[in-house]
Amino acid sequence: MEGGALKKNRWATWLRLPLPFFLALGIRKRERERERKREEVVEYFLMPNYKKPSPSFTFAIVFTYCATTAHKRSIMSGKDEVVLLDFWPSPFGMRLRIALSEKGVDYECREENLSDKSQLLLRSNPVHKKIPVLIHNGKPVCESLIAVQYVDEVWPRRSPILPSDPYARAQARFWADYIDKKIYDLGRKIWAAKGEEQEAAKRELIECLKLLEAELGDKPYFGGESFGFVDVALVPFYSWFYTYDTCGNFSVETECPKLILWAKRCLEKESVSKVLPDGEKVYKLVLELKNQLGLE
Ligand SMILES: N[C@@H](CCC(=O)N[C@@H](CS)C(=O)NCC(=O)O)C(=O)O
Repeated sequence: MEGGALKKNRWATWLRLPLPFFLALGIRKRERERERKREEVVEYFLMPNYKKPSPSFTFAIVFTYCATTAHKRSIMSGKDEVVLLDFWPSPFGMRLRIALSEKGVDYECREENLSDKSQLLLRSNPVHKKIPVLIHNGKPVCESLIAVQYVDEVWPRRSPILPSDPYARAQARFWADYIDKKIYDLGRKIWAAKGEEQEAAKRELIECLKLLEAELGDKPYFGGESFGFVDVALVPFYSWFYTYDTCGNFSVETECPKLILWAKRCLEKESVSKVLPDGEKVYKLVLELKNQLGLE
C-alpha cells in the first residue's frame, strides 16, 4: 500500500469511531420521545383533570338522545298519524290501502258518505272534493297516484313501489296514467250507459285491457319480478270486472286470460287480498246505485 492511501484510511477509521456513540444518542432520544407520548396517552385516558359535567348539561344530553331515538322509533314503527278518507268500493282508495299495507304503515280508515261528504273531506280536498285523501300528520295528499308515490317516498325502506331507475320509473308512471285516463270512465259507461254508448265503451275497454296485457307480456308483474306501481294502479279494477262482465254481457277472462292470471297472482299477496272486495259485493252496490240514479 502506498503511504498516502494508508494515511487516508487511518483518518477514516478515526472518523468512524464516534459513530456508535451518535447512534446510541439517537436511539435514546427516540425512546424518550416514545415514553413521553405513552405518558400523554395514559394521562389522557386517566383524565386527572376530568370535571364532572353539570346536572343541566347531563340533562340536556340525555333529553336530546331520548327525543331523537323516540322520534326515530316512531318513524320506524309507523307511529305517524295516518288517516285515509275512503269509500270501500273505490278502486282509487284501494290503491292507497294496498300501498300502505305493502309498507306496513298503520292507519285509520274513515269511510265517507259521498252523498253527504264530511267537513274534513271538503277541507282536505277543496279542489275535487273526492276520496281518497291521505292525511299524514294533519297534512292532506290528494289524487290516488300522487298519494301512492308520496307513501313510497315517505316510507322508502320496505317494499319499494316505484322503480329506482329513472327510465323504468317514467314508464311505470306512463302506464299508471294510461290506466287512470281510461279504465274507470269506460267501466262506468258499461254499467251506467245503454245501447251504442255501452257497446262502444265495451269495445274500447277490451282494447285497453288487451294493450295492458301485451305490456305485461310474460313478466309476473308489470315492473318485472316484483309487485310495483302499475300493479297497484290496475289491480283494484279486478274487483269491478264482475260488474263489467255482467252489465256488458262479456267476459274479461275470455278476452284477456293472461291479465286475469296476473290479477290472481297479485291476489296471492296479503296486501291485495285483504283490500279487494268481492266482485259480487261491488255488483250489488252498483245495482243499488243504478236504482238511486234511475238508470234501470
Ligand atoms: N283521480 C282521482 C279519482 C277519485 C274519484 O273519482 N273518487 C270518487 C270515488 S271512486 C269520488 O270521490 N267521487 C265523489 C264525487 O265525485 O263527488 C284519484 O285518483 O284519486
